[in-house]
Amino acid sequence: MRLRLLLLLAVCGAAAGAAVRTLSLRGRWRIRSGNGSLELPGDVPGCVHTALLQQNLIQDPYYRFNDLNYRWISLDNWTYSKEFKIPFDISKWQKVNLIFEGVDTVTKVLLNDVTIGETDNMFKRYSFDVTSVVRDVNSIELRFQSPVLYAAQQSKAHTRYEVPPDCPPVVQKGECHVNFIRKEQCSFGWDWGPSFPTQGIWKDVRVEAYNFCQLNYFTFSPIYDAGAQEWNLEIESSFDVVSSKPVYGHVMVALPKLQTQQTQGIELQPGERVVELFVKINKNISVETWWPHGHGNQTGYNMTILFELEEGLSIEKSAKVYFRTVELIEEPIKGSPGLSFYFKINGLPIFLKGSNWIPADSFQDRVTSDLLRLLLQSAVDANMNTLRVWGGGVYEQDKFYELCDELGIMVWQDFMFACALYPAGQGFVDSVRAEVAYQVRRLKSHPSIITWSGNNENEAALMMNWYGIHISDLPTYINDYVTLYVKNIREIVLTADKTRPFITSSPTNGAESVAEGWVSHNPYDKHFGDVHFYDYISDCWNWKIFPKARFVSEYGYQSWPSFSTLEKISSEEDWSYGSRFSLHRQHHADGNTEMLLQAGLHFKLPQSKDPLRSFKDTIYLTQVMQAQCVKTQTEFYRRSRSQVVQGEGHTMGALYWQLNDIWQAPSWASLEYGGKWKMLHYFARHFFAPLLPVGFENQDVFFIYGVSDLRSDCNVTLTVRLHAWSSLEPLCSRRTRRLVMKAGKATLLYEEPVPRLLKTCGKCTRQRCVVSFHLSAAGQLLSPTNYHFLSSLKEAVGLHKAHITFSVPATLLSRLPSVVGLVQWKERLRGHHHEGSAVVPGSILGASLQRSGVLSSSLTSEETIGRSCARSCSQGASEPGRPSCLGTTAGGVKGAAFLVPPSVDFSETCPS
Ligand code: BMA
Repeated sequence: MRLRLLLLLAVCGAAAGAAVRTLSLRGRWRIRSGNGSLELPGDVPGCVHTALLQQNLIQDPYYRFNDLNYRWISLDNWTYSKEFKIPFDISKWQKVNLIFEGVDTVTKVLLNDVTIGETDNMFKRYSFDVTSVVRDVNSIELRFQSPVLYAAQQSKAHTRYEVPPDCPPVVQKGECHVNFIRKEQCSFGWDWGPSFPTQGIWKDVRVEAYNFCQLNYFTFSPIYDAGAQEWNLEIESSFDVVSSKPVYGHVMVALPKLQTQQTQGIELQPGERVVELFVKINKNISVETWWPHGHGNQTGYNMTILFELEEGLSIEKSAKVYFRTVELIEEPIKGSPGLSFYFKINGLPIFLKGSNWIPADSFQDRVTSDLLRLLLQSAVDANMNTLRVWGGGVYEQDKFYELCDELGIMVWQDFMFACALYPAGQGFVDSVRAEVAYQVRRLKSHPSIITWSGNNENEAALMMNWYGIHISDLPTYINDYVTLYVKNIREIVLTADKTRPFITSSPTNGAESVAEGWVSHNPYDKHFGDVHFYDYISDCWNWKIFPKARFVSEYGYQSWPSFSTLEKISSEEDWSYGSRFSLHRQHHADGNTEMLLQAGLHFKLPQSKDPLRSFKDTIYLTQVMQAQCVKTQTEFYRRSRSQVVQGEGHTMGALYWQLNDIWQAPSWASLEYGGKWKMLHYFARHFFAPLLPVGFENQDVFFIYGVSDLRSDCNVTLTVRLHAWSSLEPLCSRRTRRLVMKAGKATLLYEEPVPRLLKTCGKCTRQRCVVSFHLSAAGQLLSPTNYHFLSSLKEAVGLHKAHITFSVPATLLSRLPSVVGLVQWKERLRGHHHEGSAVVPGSILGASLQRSGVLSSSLTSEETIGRSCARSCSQGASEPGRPSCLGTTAGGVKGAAFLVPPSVDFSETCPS
């Protein structure tokens, strides 16, 4: 045997010291429909839908009603096949595995006509031992079963009791029983997304041949020893030892920048072996910790790990190690019943501000690194520090978490269960166990992930009885719930990862839910854990409707994406708010009506007789409404961080629903499909600013709170101005004396009865005037200029239509429309000319404020800018270095006026 081994190693001399050969099976495969009527090439990673699209066998699946037209694709049973030759002598290798990093979803896998295994979980990694089946020339086949038919079958086989919901609401036009298949839950349809239950090999696939032994994976966790005040690194490596005798050697771990190096002997017995290493980081070197965006740097350290084993076998791996601690604090709060719910990073309490992440496309193979970077950078650009990876999508690809590490985005990671009850039979649970073990192992080394969370809204679904369960059946469902999320998922997570908290659901009452047997009678209790809050009917300008909760992990309002986004997937007959298309794309019952009702509370609704103008104005108005509603709500949560009023408050998180879109449709997102910023995202950049003055009224008294996310106190001056709607110059302006904004606190800065405020400023009335305010120090602007409306804009007196011309420098044109840049603009208002610069695509209005600090008039949508610029660019109209895109905006939605403060990069520290 030993001689054979030596010979084998000599054979693979080229890879001296390496005992593994791999062959990637990425690339072209053949795809066949169930009855063989369709045969086409398709890429792996990929799916049937994108393959059909690439071959022009279907139109863009997102076009108009194609989600319904193409239902047949997911109802068919497709087969993927490929012939491949092994480019090395396969007979000389002791063990050969076929590895799938992800199969979507239900398949039988055959190699050379021999069944080598089955798959039924999109979130698992599959490794099949094919040593006895593999040849020099091979044929591989994956016979898929329709996920829709499979889910129906599984549900039918669950005969003892129903596991609701059976089907999504009709308005979602989705498929049924998604809770019976371990697949992206929203792929069967959601209230913001289409039903495209894909089939395909969605991740890498390869053949791996090895002798002697092979490293399956390695993972690590930095752990802080508070007693000894030192960092340690727990490293876990898993080997498959195919040698019949133990393998000896040593492992060397090095983090050069931390002057840490450790060598240790190892002995690997035959079989699957896990080696655990414990590395002490050199105490004499100070370790720079990883911080969330806005709180410090994202320092990481290069680590190499080298295994040198017998027979000259060496395996080297490298990784970036980040050091940080995270704690979820649930403790009594003075003056309030219940418990706190907030996160400490490296010992510092941090207000989590951000949004919720959903899959960036129905077809995961279209989610490129560039797209992820664009979306995640947009989150950071909007001053967010957290994203919740929502449980109805997918565990994101490695690149997503690498970018979050790099950008300082904290990730609240759900397990992939959402808005449903789930079966808890042995087969299902076993599959989930393997999924969870794999995903935790894959993801746990990322500092960005700060908490695991068992599911989305399933505790609420159960305890608020969303599905009309008979009270006598409740114990059965609770039992299944506890079996799945507590006895299995939680147990696996806590064993595998001791470095971050686990909560069972979102929303949950945290420790209180645990005390009530893991399910609380009201998981929305404001005194515990997190809450989700939606109210589309009440007036969103009234902050009193919002819950003063500990942590708000979901809230939001819908809007329509811009016309330029919709135009690509619709035709002229669709371009009205009441069209069949507009109704079809809306997956939330009464959503379109709700948006208009909410907008109508404060804005004049579009009145244009021109149908297209009216459609565009309505789209625009929904975005203005959404932005203003989410702003009011978020500012309420941020100013509640240090307060307890009637036992409520101490709010330490605001994650609005939702960051991104899966397709072009009305939704709660602030980023459109493809990454374009909606109005809300521009607003978010300001309402999430590190230093923010927040204005609101209570019983005719106007208050301004100063919210600080900074780590040190800050001396500021507050400027409060009153402007008439009819003028660009403020009517009155006053500055406070120097005030102290406490680090990490919301402080009352200003208080004045509205009648007095108006009286001190000449001719102001609630309808004629608007208030703006900002923070500064030594002439330097420290915050966005915020504003407070004294009346509904539909009642505002003195507003004028805007007449704005603009030009965009040629250098920016190539980056349109997805990039924010500066444009020069000129505006004529009542015969006076004004000029300045503004962000594009975006709002020229921001520019008028940059100069004057106040809104001047109503404004048309940003469509005109983006589109006409893109057009002149594509026509090659630009000359380098010269303004090359000129356009004019017409007067827009009357009364749809609002303020966009200037774009300033606000500092993470207070200027000294
Ligand atoms: C929450 C989310 C999603 C949903 C959103 C808007 O409940 O968890 O399921 O899309 O509300 O309705």
